[in-house]
Parts: sequence; C-alpha cells; structure tokens
Amino acid sequence: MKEIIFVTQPFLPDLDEFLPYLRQIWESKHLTNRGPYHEQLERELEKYLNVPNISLFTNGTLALITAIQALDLKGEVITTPYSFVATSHSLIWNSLTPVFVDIERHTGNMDSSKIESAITPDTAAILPVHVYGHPCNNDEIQRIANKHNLKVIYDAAHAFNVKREGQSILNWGDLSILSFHATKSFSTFEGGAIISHTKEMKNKIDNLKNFGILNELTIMGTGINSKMNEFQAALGLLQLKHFGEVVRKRKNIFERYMSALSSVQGLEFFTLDKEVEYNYTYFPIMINPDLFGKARDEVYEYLKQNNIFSRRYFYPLISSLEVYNVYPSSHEFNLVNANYISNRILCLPIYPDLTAESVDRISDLLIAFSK
Ligand code: T4K
Repeated sequence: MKEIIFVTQPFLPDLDEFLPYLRQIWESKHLTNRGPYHEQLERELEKYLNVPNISLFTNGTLALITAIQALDLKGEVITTPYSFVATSHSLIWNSLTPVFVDIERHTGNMDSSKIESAITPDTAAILPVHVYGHPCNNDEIQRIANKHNLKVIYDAAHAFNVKREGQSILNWGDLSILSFHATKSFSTFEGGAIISHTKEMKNKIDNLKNFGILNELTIMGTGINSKMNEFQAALGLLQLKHFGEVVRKRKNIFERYMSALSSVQGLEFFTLDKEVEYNYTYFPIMINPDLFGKARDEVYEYLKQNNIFSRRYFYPLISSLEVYNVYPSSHEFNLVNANYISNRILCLPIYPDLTAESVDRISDLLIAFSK
C-alpha cells in the first residue's frame, strides 16, 4: 500500500523550538487579550511583510467580516465566484449583496474589464481575491474604484508575503486580509490578519475585534470577539523564523512538478509573472478533457485510488451554490472563464515536507493516466 498524501500538510518546526514559548505562556498566565506574543507578532509581521499596520485575528474569515464592518459598507459588493466560500459568506454576514463577475483565464482572478458594467448606484465596494497568490490587476481595479468612489478590500488569504516588483501586494486597496490557517504557507494553527493604512483604521479594527470595548466603562460599538490568542501568536513568531526555508522548499516542489508536467498534452497552467515573488502555497493544474483524454473528476478519483488526495479548489463555483442562487448576478453575468476553470481545476499536493519521490510518483501517475 502506497503512502497516503494529502493536498497539504502544515509545516511544524521541531517541538523543542516551541516549548520555551509554551513555558513562557504558562508562567505569565497571559493567554489572550493582546498578550506579549500577540503584540510582538504584530510588530514582527509589519516589519517582515513591509506593511504599515497589521491587526491579528483568530482566523481569516473573521478578519474578512471585520474588515467589511470597519468600512461601514451598505448595498452591493462586486466580487468573484471563484474563491473559497468564506469570501462571499463574509458579505452575507454583513447583510451585503454579492455581485459576481467573471475571472481571467490566465490567473483565475477577477477580470477587471468586467467590473464597470456590474456597477450600480448601490455598489459600495470591490472584493477581489489573489487566487493561489496570483496578484490581481490592482492598477485597473484601483482606477475603477477611484472613478466610482468605491472601497477595495483584497482577500489576500493566499498571498502571505507575495511581492510584485519588490513591493508587497498586501498594501493594495483600502484593506487586505490574510489567513494563517493550518493549510496555508504561514500558519498559526488557525489565524488571520487585516492590513490597514492608518493608525486610526487599525484602532477601529482592533476595537471591533474586541467587542467594541474602549475601556472598562465604555463600549464604542457592537464589536465581535475575534482576537488571536497567545498560543497562535507564539506559533506565528516561530513560523516567521522558518518562512524563508518553507517557501524555498515549496518553490522546488513547484518547479519539479512543472518540469515533469508542463509539456503533457491536455494539462493547462496559470501564467506566472516574472515580476512576482510567489509563496507557492498551491500547485493548480487545469485538465482539458478533450486533450488529456480524461475529465478532471476522473483524474481526481484515479489519484484518490492511488492514495493521493488532491483538491478541487475551487469547485463548485460560489455562484452556483444553492444559497447564492437568489442573487441575480449568479445568473445574469456570463461567468464563462469561471466555469471553464472550475470544471477543470485540480490542486496537487504541495507542502515543504513532500519528498521529490512523492512529486515524481504523482507526476508519473498523471502522465500514465493521460491518453
Ligand atoms: N479566503 C480565501 C480565499 C480562502 O481560501 C480562505 C480559506 C479564507 C478566505 C478563510 O480563511 P480561514 O477562515 O480559513 O482562515 C481549507 C481551509 O480550511 C481554508 O482555510 C482554506 N481557505 C480553504 C481553501 O481550504 P478544506 O476544507 O479543504 O480543509 P481540510 O481540513 O480538508 O484540509 C485539507 C488537507 O490538509 C487535509 O486533507 C489534510 C491537511 N491538513 C488539514 C488540516 C486542517 C492537515 O494536515 N492538518 C490540518 O490541521 O479547507
């Protein structure tokens, strides 16, 4: 029986490296509510990511929900149907209406040329996603937002430390959110963050994530509890020390897959931009059934029979889910590329401890299964 390989596996440093942090938490008994590790991780991440302000969260979804709250949005928000459900769910949790537009074939990101025709007098914001860490077309998205006086929130859940022309893409838009989930390249078990441009906005976000409490006697608004605890923050501090090595290993795996698979007939790939420093969190391929000879779901099942658990991130499209059927844009707009990609996508296993032998085993299985 061949070894089971999942789509991902969190990178965890040696337990001995984590124990001193745990001991410190035990001794101080400061478990949460802006403890010393929380404060240290905010400072270290601001420096590492080169962003002005960061607010840590218990997970990426609550960061997204809180980011939307912080901008006091009402009405409609233009977003992408090609994402994890948390992107659109966060709009619903804020009583906003998602308006889905199509995506680009070469990146999987929101197609900026489709935004203007979706704008109505009720449009309040644009919520694009840097899918797989591919940077969105920010110049165009921001130009449209400025012209129509719209806010931009980037769901950068996949884009930890991604840079374009040497600059962090996390500074784009009004706010960006990150996820530090166990399946991400930088993980704090669960976790997330909001990146903001001003101290005023950071204070507002920090207040919202702590029930709206200003001091013992003053509650400023109806905030929520979405604070990151000390255990999460401690793991984040440790992960940061290893992040460079984690990305190097991921890049090697990515390149090994590419050299084995890039010329296989019927496999399609997203375009990589030479100006971008990626984090290689995902290895997505698209299977063209006419050329490959098998449909994506057949490949998925075949790999599964061979103990390889790939994932169809992102299928089905959010707009095709029953809960989103009530929104007109799920039907009105022509989501041609979103459907094309969603029906062909397969994310292959990629994580730092995945061996070269395993990458070769997966590549060989794919090649053998093609016609
Ligand atoms: N926006 C976007 C664009 C996102 O992709 C996400 C999350 C969010 C927002 C929201 O951020 P968070 O609130 O999650 O911070 C996963 C993740 O749960 C989710 O974080 C992620 N995106 C989404 C794309 O994928 P599943 O349901 O595929 O995870 P699961 O549990 O099936 O894990 C996949 C594989 O990973 C497992 O087969 C084994 C391995 N694994 C997983 C976990 C949780 C481990 O080895 N250890 C673990 O602890 O959703």
